[in-house]
Parts: sequence; structure tokens; C-alpha cells
Amino acid sequence: MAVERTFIAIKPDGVQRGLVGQILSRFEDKGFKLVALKQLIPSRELAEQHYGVHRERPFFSDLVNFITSGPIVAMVWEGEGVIASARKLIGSTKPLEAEPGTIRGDLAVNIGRNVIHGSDGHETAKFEIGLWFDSKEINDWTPSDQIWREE
Ligand code: DAT
Ligand code: MG
Repeated sequence: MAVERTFIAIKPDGVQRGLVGQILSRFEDKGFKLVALKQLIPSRELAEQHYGVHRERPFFSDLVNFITSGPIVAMVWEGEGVIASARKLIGSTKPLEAEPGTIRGDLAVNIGRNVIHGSDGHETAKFEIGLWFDSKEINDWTPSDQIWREE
């Protein structure tokens, strides 16, 4: 399986509730590599672009209001199959339907406060990474224990 990159963001509820550390740990523990990270309060324009596919949905304005309401932690994670695997770690969009053991399954109740975002495919990952990060903010690096991660 190819090495990929995905865009992950801890939403304002995750930051306000002090869940940043344990969410980062889940991706580190799994063995994925962090290649970019920053905290920011998204502008309306950025939020509307990010959620552009949902523009016509009834919840769009609530979603944009929520995501711009405070700091988020934006990240790029790298690894084999990381796009689909991150979605599994995150769990279903509706937290009450998300399996225990997933981030949403363990840490959230409401769909409008579901703690974390993760790209849902190759094209969206590429689009979202480019939207949220300048290429200079993304680091190519080799973990010193890389040999223990490979077969
Ligand atoms: P995901 O975040 O799992 O990729 P999505 O892309 O379908 O889910 O929707 C983006 C976000 O919009 C989601 O995390 C929470 C919100 N959302 C989705 N469906 C909703 C609904 N029916 N009511 C309220 N908010 C919703
Ligand atoms: Mg989505």
C-alpha cells in the first residue's frame, strides 16, 4: 500500500475540552507520522471552502459558525493507508453510531460537536492539505525508529 498524507483537524470542541493530547496520541500510537501541525482560528472564507461540498445542506451555516468559533488544531499525518485508517480511528460522523474505541465513539455525543475532521479520500486529502497548509509548513523527515515500523 502506498504512503499517503491526510488532513486531520481537532475541532473547537476538542480543543476547548482539552482533548488535543489524547487525540494526537491515537495517531502516534498507531504508528503514523506527523508532518505538519498548527493551531489557528479559521476565517469564514477558509471554513466555507473547506466545507464547500456541504454548501447547500441545511446545517451549513451552523457548521461554519462552529468551526470558526475558536482555535482548531490542524495537522497532516503521513503513512501507508493513512487516509482510510484515520477515518476508522475517527469513527462514524454520528458519534452515537461510532464504535467504542474510535475517537468519536469514545469522546463525543452530538453530530454538531464531533471533535475531529479527517479527509475522506485521496482527492479531498490533496485539496484540504493544500487549503490549510503552505508547502513550507509540511516537513519531510525520517523517524529514527523507521526500521522498526517496516516489515
Ligand atoms: P465527516 O466529518 O464524518 O466527514 P460529513 O463530511 O458528512 O462528515 O459532514 C461534515 C460535518 O458536518 C460533520 O462532521 C458534522 C456536520 N454534519 C454532517 N451531517 C450533519 C447533520 N445531518 N446535521 C448537523 N451537522 C451535520
Ligand atoms: Mg467529510
